[in-house]
Amino acid sequence: MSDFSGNFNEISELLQKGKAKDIVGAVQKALDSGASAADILEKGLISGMNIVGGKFREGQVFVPEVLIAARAMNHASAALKPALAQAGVQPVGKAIVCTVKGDLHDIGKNLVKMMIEGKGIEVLDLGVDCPETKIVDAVRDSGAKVLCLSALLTTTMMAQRDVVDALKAANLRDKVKIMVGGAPVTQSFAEEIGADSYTPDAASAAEVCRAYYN
Ligand code: B1M
Repeated sequence: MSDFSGNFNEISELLQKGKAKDIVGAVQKALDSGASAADILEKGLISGMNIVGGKFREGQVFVPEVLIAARAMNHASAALKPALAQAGVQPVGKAIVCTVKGDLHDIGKNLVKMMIEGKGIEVLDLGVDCPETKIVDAVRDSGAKVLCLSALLTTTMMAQRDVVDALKAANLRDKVKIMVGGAPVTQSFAEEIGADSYTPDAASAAEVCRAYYN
């Protein structure tokens, strides 16, 4: 494969500047040139968002800039979706995806959703800031075999534990495999709260999720 680093840098910079329209064109150009969707995601989009995150932490940029970058990320991710999805595959089953209570971050959750859909699994997306009661109802009523919980804040990762406990209290814990993830979440935290698996990124989440349907 040829060297696409120029495209990846351009994509990363457009993301940092929040150029939603231009980034869709750049993503399409990179795809047309033969770059893989996974590389565009990792080396362009996620790397750009990590730079924004670092500047945010150091007070060099503020919430409005981060929101504009996030909007560009969502546009670019949508443009990548067809390349990430497998065309014409019959769903092998259903999974629930959401960001837990108190947490409004949805970019990682949306990527997890897209990658899981790309594995031929139907996804019920409960959105962000999702209370335990809504999740318990969805597990009871949807027939989903896997529940994917995303949390981006050290404070909201505790809500993942609340979901596990609420499912136990509703006698539904055995109905679903519970997958947890998000930047502050770790394997040991997943074990501590009684989740079935932790994965560090959307691609590995999709792999593990798919394996639960075998
Ligand atoms: Co927020 N924010 N934010 N923010 N924000 C972080 C997370 C932070 C690390 C920034 C920082 O300080 N450097 C920090 C958290 C600190 C902490 O708790 N340790 C932070 C903070 C503090 C806050 C606020 C409290 C800021 C404030 O208001 N003072 C506030 C909280 C709001 C709330 O949720 N209640 C807030 C708000 C926001 C915005 C609304 C402005 C915006 C979100 C917009 C949106 O999502 N629509 C935002 C953003 C964009 C970020 C950063 C910059 C980027 C997050 C992101 O989308 N990354 C972030 C810094 C950073 O991460 N570098 C930051 C890209 C995305 C692809 O990665 O979501 O990690 P991520 O997903 C990854 C993996 O984690 C994994 O897969 C993805 C990659 O493949 N993954 C899973 C995710 N879910 C998974 C589930 C799985 C498996 C893997 O299985 C189920």
